Amino acid sequence: MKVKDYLLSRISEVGTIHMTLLDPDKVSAREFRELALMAQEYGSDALMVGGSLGISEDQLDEYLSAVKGLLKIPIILFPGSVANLSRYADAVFFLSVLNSADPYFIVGAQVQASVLLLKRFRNLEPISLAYIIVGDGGAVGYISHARPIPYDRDDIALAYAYAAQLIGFDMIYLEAGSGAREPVRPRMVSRVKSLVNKPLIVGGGIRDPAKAYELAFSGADAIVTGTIVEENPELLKDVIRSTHEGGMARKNSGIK
Ligand code: 1GP
Repeated sequence: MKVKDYLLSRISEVGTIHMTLLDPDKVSAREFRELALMAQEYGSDALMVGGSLGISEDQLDEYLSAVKGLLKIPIILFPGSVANLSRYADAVFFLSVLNSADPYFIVGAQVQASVLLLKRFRNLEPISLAYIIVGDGGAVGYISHARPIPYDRDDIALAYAYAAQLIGFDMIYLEAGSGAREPVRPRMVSRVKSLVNKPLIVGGGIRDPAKAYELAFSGADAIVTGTIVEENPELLKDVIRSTHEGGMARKNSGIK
């Protein structure tokens, strides 16, 4: 089954899926392996791998080849640059930072990467992703010259998300930035969800199970957590459970 189809079928099963983000720049190869296996054991639905700085193709190959045969959940690359591709992953979020002020991050890096995907990484399934930076924005907001959408401007987020749907992206990601002081607000998520028909991923600054539940219940199709996995792995189990519970509660309530 293709990775995109797997994600869609899990979303229709549990309402909201959980994806664990690991940044190879922040952990050793051994920690990476342990955390990836732990995330799978705790019920995370996919492993995302990437970061804004300091990741080379060699390092990715080393880290991913060590877990490839051990994981049943898919490995999806979440690249911070064209150097973040590896044949040991299953798919790649082919992402465009829609609210960057620099065309390189909207389409330039993608043009460079597309040639690599054709010539060297034919096994990677590309999943196109409209990446929309909100609020704090974190390192990715800074590096990609984003103009982050203020936390309370649901109207601007909706405009970007609907534009992304019309352009034809597979999925939409509302990103507050890794380690953000405040995650994307539930009101923004529910507003976008009510008017846009694309899987909606939400991440950045989600540190507790209650927030994961609230965002899932508000309409996130996927919740991404990275920092807590590295800093407080035990919390991950509860965040994953709350994500699924929030998604199921929304599904059972009959709200879109
Ligand atoms: C960053 O949204 C992800 O791309 C995860 O953010 O590290 O804050 O969980 P955190």
